[in-house]
Amino acid sequence: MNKVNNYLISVSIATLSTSAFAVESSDPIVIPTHNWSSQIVMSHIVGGIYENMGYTVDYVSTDSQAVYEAIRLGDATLEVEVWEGAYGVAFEEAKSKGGIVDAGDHPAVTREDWWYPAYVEELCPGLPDWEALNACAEEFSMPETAPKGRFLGGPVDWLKHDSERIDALGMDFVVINAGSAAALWAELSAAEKRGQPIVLFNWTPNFIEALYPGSFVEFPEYFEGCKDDASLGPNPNETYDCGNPADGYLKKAAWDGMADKWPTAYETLTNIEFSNIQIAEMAKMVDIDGMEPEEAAVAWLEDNESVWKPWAE
Ligand code: TMO
Repeated sequence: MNKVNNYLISVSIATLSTSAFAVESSDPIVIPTHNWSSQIVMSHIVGGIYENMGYTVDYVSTDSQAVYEAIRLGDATLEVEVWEGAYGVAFEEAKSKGGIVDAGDHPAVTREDWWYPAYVEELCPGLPDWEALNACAEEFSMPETAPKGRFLGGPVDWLKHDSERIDALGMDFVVINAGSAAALWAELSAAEKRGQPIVLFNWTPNFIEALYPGSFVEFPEYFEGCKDDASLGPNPNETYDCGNPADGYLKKAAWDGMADKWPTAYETLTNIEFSNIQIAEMAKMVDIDGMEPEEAAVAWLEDNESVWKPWAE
């Protein structure tokens, strides 16, 4: 983003300011941003709320798995989007070591998994069942995976363990990771234009559902222990013999020192609640409407004072 835009955004946030509250510490609240749009927009919405209250905010672009360790050590202050499918394991591990706390759930229900656009159903009868997908794996092959099918995964710091799942379920697929969210959507769009079979990582809430009909692959249903107890599930010798939760959580998390250092900001974080529709809208502003995430956050704050002001009181 250029300087003029930055300037305009600072002015807009300043004009929103009405707060006469004295902050408990003027040290920056460090908000980590990642590589998908809703998270970047939401981070700037939360940061904008804090700036409106008088706090200082810094944004740092951070690996979305390593962030839980960074928060636990106090290097980052909070996380606005803890998705159960991709980050449940990293979050729980950090929590068990101490230093990071669960700051409550958004009402949004999430799902992150293998997904295909609707036209793939005709090429592969029996979908969305995973065994039906596996029976026509070769339809999805690429020069680098043939004769196996390609599963187009997201960037490597998102959902881990797709290869373990492929092994645990004995599937004829190979994971190829896309370098960015934009690369995933570019491949989806190109495949759709040619009517070519594609199975890729997707999630909800997201803007994609407004553009492409499609479905998640139904793997053996997620169960407690699937990711850490090999003896459970259809394969008694392997972990990851299940899909991701179809009704996953979306949490907020914070450094455990936040509540002492910035108590009102921590209270605000626990009050913040976003729905599926609000999160899909944040992604849409950037991925369809072409706004910068910072601009989208300012627009959202201006249009939704009645939503966020009560969180800050
Ligand atoms: C973490 N993500 C929403 C991209 O699955």
